[in-house]
Amino acid sequence: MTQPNQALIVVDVQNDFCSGGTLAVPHGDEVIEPLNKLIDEFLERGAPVYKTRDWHPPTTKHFAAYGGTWPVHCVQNTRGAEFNPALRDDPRIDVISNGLGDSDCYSAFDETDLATRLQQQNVEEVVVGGLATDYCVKHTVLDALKYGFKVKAVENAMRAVDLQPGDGERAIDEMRDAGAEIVTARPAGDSIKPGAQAPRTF
Ligand code: VGL
Ligand code: ZN
Repeated sequence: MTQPNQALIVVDVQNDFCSGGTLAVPHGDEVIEPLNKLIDEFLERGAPVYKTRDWHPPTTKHFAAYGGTWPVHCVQNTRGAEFNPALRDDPRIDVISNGLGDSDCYSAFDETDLATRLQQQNVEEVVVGGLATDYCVKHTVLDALKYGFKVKAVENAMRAVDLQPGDGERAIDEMRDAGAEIVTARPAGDSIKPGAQAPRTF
């Protein structure tokens, strides 16, 4: 059986969405361990890895102070907008910046060239995790499906803002209903024999 060409999309694992950040997602830091494992695995087999980042100007209608929803977060070139330092870094990882203007742009496909780049790499399926389940992860997953990619959404590698209780679970249901496969990455301790070729998680 041939397996589809995959890319990994790691959504917005930035300081402001993690503990101590201005828009800290509850338990947000917990996505780092499973995502690091996936990043290592994808890089190891030469598969594309994308990190997205929320990359806002200091003044935007996305922020409550200017008519939007959110406290100031992920302002370009600030510490809060940097990737969490515990998240794996590697020169082979491509960075996609979004939310550069006044519209919310929750999806990593909104006003970016992500779809084109994935198509050029012959990607058929995207594996998605990160922050936050009920905003950028959800919208990225739904857009990926609209573009015709298969999607595996990694439930244990995402956390929700939950402005309303249950938003995260509803987001998972929406992603599943739209055609995403909801999957669980295996735990970090689950290692393979030394020297063996790492098997694909999904
Ligand atoms: C996000 C709220 C505001 C996200 C971004 O990355 O999910 N959420 N901006
Ligand atoms: Zn934002």
